[in-house]
Amino acid sequence: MRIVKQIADSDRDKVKKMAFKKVVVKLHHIFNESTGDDPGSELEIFGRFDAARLAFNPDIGEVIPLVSSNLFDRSSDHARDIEEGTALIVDTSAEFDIFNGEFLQIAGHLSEQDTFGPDDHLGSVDLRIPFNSISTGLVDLGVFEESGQRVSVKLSATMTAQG
Ligand SMILES: [Ca+2]
Ligand SMILES: [Ca+2]
Repeated sequence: MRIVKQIADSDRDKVKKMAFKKVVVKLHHIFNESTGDDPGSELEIFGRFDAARLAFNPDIGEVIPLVSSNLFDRSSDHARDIEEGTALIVDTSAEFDIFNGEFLQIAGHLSEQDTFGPDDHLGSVDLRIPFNSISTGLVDLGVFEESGQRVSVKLSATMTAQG
């Protein structure tokens, strides 16, 4: 009995030493800053955003996603119209427990749908925030832009617990 208890205690110590942060990632909205040279006053926006917990896997020598959650996913056929100066409210979120040495990844891409020619790729992002840099605040994803068609994405991280 005593041996079993000692093992349990040492496991608990190990867990205690392994620092973690509980973080909620929220995609608030996609904002049309400028319709640019696109016909009409709206942009037809589609694309995808995902958040993930990444960890280094020594067996394959690469950083791989352990948990992934989709925040936005629209195909070209289901593009959303966003009037210039207004936002498409998304309000999706995902919660992760990230451990010391791991990364929080925000990855995605946005395009603008056209019927008169090929769609416009507005940009893509692959942000890997190291454990030590994870904090509460807005995550700057830059602007997504092509020939004056410009949208910004409001995305935040909120640390709800750490240990
Ligand atoms: Ca348009
Ligand atoms: Ca268009």
